[in-house]
Formats: sequence, C-alpha cells, structure tokens
Amino acid sequence: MRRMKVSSPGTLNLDVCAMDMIAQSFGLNIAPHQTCPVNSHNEWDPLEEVIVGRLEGATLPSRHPVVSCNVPGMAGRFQALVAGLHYPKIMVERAQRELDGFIALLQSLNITVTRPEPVDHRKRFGTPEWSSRGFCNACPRDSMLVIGDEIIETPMAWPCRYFETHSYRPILKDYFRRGARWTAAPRPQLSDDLYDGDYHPPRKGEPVTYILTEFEPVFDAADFIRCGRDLFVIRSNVTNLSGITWLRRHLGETYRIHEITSRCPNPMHIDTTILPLGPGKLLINPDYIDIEQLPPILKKWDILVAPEPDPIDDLFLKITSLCGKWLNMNVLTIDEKRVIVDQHHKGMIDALERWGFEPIPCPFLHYAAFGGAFHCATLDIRRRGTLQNYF
Ligand code: ABU
Repeated sequence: MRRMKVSSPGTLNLDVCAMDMIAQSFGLNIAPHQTCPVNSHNEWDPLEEVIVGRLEGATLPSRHPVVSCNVPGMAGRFQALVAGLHYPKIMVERAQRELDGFIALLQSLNITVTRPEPVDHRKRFGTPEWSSRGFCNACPRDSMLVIGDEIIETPMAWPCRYFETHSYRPILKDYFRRGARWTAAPRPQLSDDLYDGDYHPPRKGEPVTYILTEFEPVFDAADFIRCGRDLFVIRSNVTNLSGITWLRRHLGETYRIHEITSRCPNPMHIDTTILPLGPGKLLINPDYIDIEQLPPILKKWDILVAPEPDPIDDLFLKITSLCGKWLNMNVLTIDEKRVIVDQHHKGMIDALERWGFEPIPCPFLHYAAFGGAFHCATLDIRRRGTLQNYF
C-alpha cells in the first residue's frame, strides 16, 4: 500500500502522516497518532467508532415529487397512502429487533457505537415557502459526510429531511469540542425552482434524467464514497451538479472528485451502485454500472461484480421497502477483511468468501422500510488510518 506524498503540509492528517513516515524511516514502530475523535478517510480502514441511526419517532416521508420519484411501484403507492403518519408499530418493532442485534454485533467487535437523540419526526416545521413533517434519523450516512477530521452536514433535497441533523447536534458539538472540524453546507431554500415540474422517470431505453434543477447546490452524503484523496459521486435525484461543485470547491486541491454514471432509472445514493471494500477492490452493481464507462483510474482496481440479490418473497417487506432490490450491496466493512452483510443474501456471502473476505452475517431486511441497510444505517466517525493516495 502506497503512503501519501507529503506535498501540502498544514492539515492535522498530513502532519500525522509525515510524523509516522519519519518514525518509520528511523525504524521506530509507532502507531499513528490520532488525537481527533473524528478521523475517517475511506470505507475500509479498521472501524473504531460509528454513529448508528434510530427508529423512535420515525414518520413516513411527507408527499413531495422528490420523494415519490424515488419510491416507485407498490411501495410508492403504500407510501402515498400513509405519508406523514408515524410508522406503524409492527414495522418499527421488527426493524428495532434487527437494529438492536446489529448494534450488539458492532459492540462485540469492540467498536464504539454512538446514537442520535430520539425525536418525534411527525412535528410539522416550515420555511417562508413551504412546510413539511419530518422523516426519521435511521440513516446518518445520508445527512453527514466525514472527510478526515471534518463532518459536513449536507444540503438535502427532501424537504422532510431539512432538520434531520439536529438530532445529531449533541454528538456533533461533542466532537467539535474535542477537536473535530464541523461544517454545514449552505442551507438550501428547496423552493419549487429546485424541482423540474415536467420530470417523469425515464421509460425503458430512455436516458436517465433527474428531477433536480441547478437552482442551488444540494447533495446527500450517501451519493459520495471515499477512497483517501479520491472521492466518487453519482449525480442523482438528491444530488445535483451544483452540489458536487460546492463540495469540490470546499475540499480544495487535496481531494479529487470523480463522477460515476449510474444507469439506475431513479438514482439515489451510490452505495448500491459501487462500493469499495478495500484498497484496489471495488464492488459494482452490474445493472447500474457499465464497466467500460468507469473513470480510467478505477481500471487498475479489481472489479467485483455483485451477485444478483437473493429474492425477497415476503409481501410485508416488499410493500414497506423504501429501497431498490440491490441492498445486498449495502454492507459495512469493519476492516480490509471483515464485512457485515445481510444473512438473507447468501449469494453475496458466498461471493465475499470467494473474494477472500470474512463476511459477518446479520439479519437486517426490515430496515429497508426506513431507507437502507448497514451502510446507510451507519456513519463511520473514526477508522484507524491516515489520508492516502490509492491511485
Ligand atoms: N439509501 C441507499 C438505498 C439506495 C437504493 O434504494 O438502492
């Protein structure tokens, strides 16, 4: 594994990396210093601390074109009927049992688990232009992006998620007091100008289109994945080009952001399109990715083509899911070997074993009703490692 060139001193991570290199050149075996509670540069370094979402107070997303365009089919019709109500008890209880098991698993792996505050998301809120009820804080991966020692609150395009990060503010303030950098991207207006009133999801054979205009920058953190100095992003129904430009400019020259084209007809979040599992190892979704179209720098990496998800026949799960079928890819890497994966997805478990990983099965299918699986349900706050250049 190559270490990063120390070419632009000035940030804590570069200094730490330089100290580490100097110590090594003297033959000293000193573990890298990590004084900041927030430190995560990629998706695979050894995980030390993670935020895990909550289900208490969860409310079905309020009706809005930017929501319905991403929840097609039966689930979309169900959502429209019950929008703005608390999730039924039966949905919360089933997912909560799985969430408790997932948290216990993380703790048994010596990972510190931090939780947001419980909030009643049904409370109505508004701006001068619109009002909405909230949604839930089940998926911290969407609303906050961790880049090294910085946590960025993202400008989200779903009105019902406008204040979602507030339930994390006690944690964010604590990290800030202990040395982390904390940023909030410009709060979007989310007026009608942001949404294309003529939008319709692409029909078979039509090019992918997006509901968002470029009225203002918006993005979800889950549309980005991190590989040290290189980040990958998909443009989606929650991330526009202005949002990508905002982040590129904010991060400056230390980072490169590469756009990946997803063939998903209703794209939202990169982590079921591509997901790096380790340095040089990229899991891809064969439905959404044309390998020939990947950015040239990824061509040096091993491409692991995700197996078709094991079918989910349970009608309850089908009707209540907010997600597409590829949640078998929504795994959480514990380190370069161990990966938490849904126990239902035997095909993925076998494939991970064949590729040399140690999958850790865990039941989690009911969480799809709240927006995702293991990657979505978490936000890695600290992984043991330094900023590196993998390309
Ligand atoms: N939030 C990740 C889920 C994306 C999908 O439905 O495929």
